[in-house]
Amino acid sequence: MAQIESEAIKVMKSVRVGLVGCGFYAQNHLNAWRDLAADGAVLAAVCDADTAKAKAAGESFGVPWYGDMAAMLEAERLDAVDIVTRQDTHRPLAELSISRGVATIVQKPFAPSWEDATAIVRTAGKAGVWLAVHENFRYQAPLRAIRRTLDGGAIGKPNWARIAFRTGYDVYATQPYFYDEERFAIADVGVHVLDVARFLLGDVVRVSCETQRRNPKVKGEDTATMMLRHESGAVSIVECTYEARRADDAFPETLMEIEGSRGSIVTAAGCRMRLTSDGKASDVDIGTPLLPWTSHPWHVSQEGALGACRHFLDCLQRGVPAETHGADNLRTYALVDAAYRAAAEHRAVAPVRYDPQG
Ligand code: 89Y
Repeated sequence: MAQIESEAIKVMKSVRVGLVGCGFYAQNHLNAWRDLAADGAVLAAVCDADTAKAKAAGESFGVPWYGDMAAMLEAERLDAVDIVTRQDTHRPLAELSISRGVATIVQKPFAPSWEDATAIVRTAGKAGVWLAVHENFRYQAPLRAIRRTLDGGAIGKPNWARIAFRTGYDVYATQPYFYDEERFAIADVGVHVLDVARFLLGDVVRVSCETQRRNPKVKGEDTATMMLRHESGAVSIVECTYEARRADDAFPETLMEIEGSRGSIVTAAGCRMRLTSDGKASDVDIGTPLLPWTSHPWHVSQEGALGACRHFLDCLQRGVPAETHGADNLRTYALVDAAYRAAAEHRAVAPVRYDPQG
């Protein structure tokens, strides 16, 4: 009975969300919040410093729009803000919403530097404000299916993995700022793959890394090959590149091979998983059907954004931290920094640990 009552309360509890930054990827967040209306999400307002973008989003989603976040916070009663701007704006925007006591979701990458990312976490901690990072790969349906397979014990204890995001898809068409990023592939997409490695194999004690700039038009690295030793003893190779020229381009899927004491998981483009357990192999479809607002090839990523928003809504309604809460995401962020240092210094590097008192 108690369970039924708390479920009923959960369904009733609405969460009013203001979205900040109405650019390319924010369209997925907007659609996700709209899809979650039946679960209690209320997309209450949007804002963007580019008022044409704010107006377009406000009109297409039928909500008030603003040219800056302070004005939106002043005029609207919000339970949460979803910050989907470029990373250089995250710290001031997050500090503003936290200062108003509003739950804050920050798009990945969390911030341009460790100092900024830890400052946001510390400010939220001191103010007692709920904070999450929209680190969405781990919320993608195929990755949840792999996690469930590991939890079910079918491959035993995982002890080796290769986790790879390899594509030649023209990401520059929709994200032209990639050309100018000093820290590019690891900071942009490697961060997701490193988070997936943590999600599937646990925390990491050291990182080795080689970077390459294979496309002469970009400033930063477009390829990274990393090796992680996990606390569990498992070893993983974590790869990301925007320069893979392959007929079967899997964009934006993360493909992997995980070996364990009883079997293995090997995935292939098209959300296919080949599971071997105690010598018996089976093929499993770990994908999901298109949503009215998703399309190939982006579907897997779009559906992951919906999965992340659904999880945040549920946690806000239950008053519990998100899986990718601020301090958790610092553990992923520390892997990004460790990878860059490892590449620059040609040695394995232990990730820095966040000290809440520091
Ligand atoms: O920016 C990247 C991300 O976060 O996921 C996919 C992407 O948009 C391009 O690789």
